Amino acid sequence: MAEKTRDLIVVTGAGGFIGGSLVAELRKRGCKSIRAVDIKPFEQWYQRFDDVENLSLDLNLKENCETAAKDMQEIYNLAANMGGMGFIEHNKALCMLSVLINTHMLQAALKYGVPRYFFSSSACVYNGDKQKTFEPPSLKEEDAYPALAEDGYGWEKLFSERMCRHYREDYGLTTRVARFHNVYGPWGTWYGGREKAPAAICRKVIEAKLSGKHEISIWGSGTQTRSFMFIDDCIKGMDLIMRSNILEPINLGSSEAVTINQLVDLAEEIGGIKLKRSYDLTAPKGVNGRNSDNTLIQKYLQWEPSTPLRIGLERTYRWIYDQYQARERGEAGVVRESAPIVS
Ligand code: NAD
Ligand code: GDC
Repeated sequence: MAEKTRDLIVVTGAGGFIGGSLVAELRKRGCKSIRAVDIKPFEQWYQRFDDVENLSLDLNLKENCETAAKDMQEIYNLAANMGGMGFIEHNKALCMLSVLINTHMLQAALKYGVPRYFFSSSACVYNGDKQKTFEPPSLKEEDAYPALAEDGYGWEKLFSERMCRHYREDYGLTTRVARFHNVYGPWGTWYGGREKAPAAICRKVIEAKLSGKHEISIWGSGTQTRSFMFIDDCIKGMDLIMRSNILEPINLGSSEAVTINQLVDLAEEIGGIKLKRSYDLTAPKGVNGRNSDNTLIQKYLQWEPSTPLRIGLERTYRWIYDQYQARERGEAGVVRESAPIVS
C-alpha cells in the first residue's frame, strides 16, 4: 500500500472476503478510524476486529447508508450479494438488488460530502459474445460495450459503474471503479454454495484426500479458461486505483490464464495426490474463456497483479485445509476475531 496513512475510511462488505482483508490491511497500516459495515450478524463475519467501529447494517436501506457514510473521508463499497457461478446463475434477482446498495451509498456520499468513493465492479460486465472461445480472450476495458453482460449480476455491476460515472460527472464526487477478475485467497468463501472455483477445487481435493475417496467432480468440461487474482494483489490494486487519477473502470486481475483442468492439476500437486476426474456438464459454467488484458493498468500504474497462481493457490489450499479440519472438529473455523496486528 502507498505509505501515506489515511483516516476516516468506511469499508462496506467488511464481513466478507475482500472487505475483511481490506480492513485487516488498513489496520496494519495504522489507519485509526475505520468503520466496517456488513449486513451479517457479527459472529458470521470472516474477520472482525475490536479496534474498529463495526456496524451490522442492511445497506439496501438509504438511512443505513447514511449512517455508514456520515463524517467519513473515503468509502470502499465492497458490499454485494455475490458468489461464484453456482450462486449467480441461480440468484439473478438477488444479485441485481445490490443496485440498491451502490445507489444509496452514492447518495449518502454526496449528502455527507465524502470526497472519495471506490466501487468494486467485475469482469462479469464484459460482453458474453467476446467470451465464447476457450482460448482465453484477453478482455480490454472497451470490451464491455456493446453491452451483453453476465445475466443478473453482471448487468447490476455495469449499471452501478455508470452510476459512479454520472455521480462524478454531474455532482463532482470522486469515484473510482475497478473490474475485479476472480479473486481468491485465505479468508475467502470456501463452502456453502457461494465459493468460486479456486476455493471449491481446493476443498474438493482436501475432501478427497482426507476421506480416502480419490475422486473429484468438476463443473463443465474442464477446458474453460480463467485468470485468478490473489487477494494481496487485489488489496494493493484497490489502493493504487483509489489514489490514482484513473477515471474509467479499469481491469484489476491477473493475466495468467489457466484451464480449470490446470487449476485442478495445481491443487492436486499441492495436495500431493492424483484424483479420478468426472465432469458435470449440467453444472453452472459461465463463459467459456476469460482473461484480463492489463495494458491499461500497466500504462497508468506501471503495475499489475503478479502473484503466480501456484504460490497463491498453495497459501489458499493450506488455509482451507486448516479451516476444514477445524470444522471437522466442530470448531467455528472461519471467523477471525481481533487478531493481533502483525507488521
Ligand atoms: P463476499 O460475499 O465475501 O463479501 C460481500 C459482503 O457484502 C458479504 O459479507 C455480505 O454479507 C455483504 N452484503 C451483502 N448484502 C449486503 C447489504 N445489503 N448490506 C450490507 N452488506 C451486505 O464477496 P467478496 O468476494 O468479498 O466481494 C466483494 C466485492 O467485490 C463485491 O462487490 C463483489 O461483487 C466484488 N467482486 C468480487 C470478486 C471475487 O472474485 N471475489 C470478483 C468480482 C467482483
Ligand atoms: O465460480 P467461478 O469461479 O466463477 O467458476 C469458474 C469456472 O470454474 C466455471 O466455468 C465453473 O463451471 C468452473 N468450475 C469447475 N468446478 C466448482 O466446483 C467448479 N465450483 C465452482 N464455483 N466452479 C467450478 C466469476 C463470478 C464472480 C466474479 C468473477 C469475476 O465467474 O462468479 O461473482 O464476479 O467471475 O471474474 P467465474 O469465473 O465463472
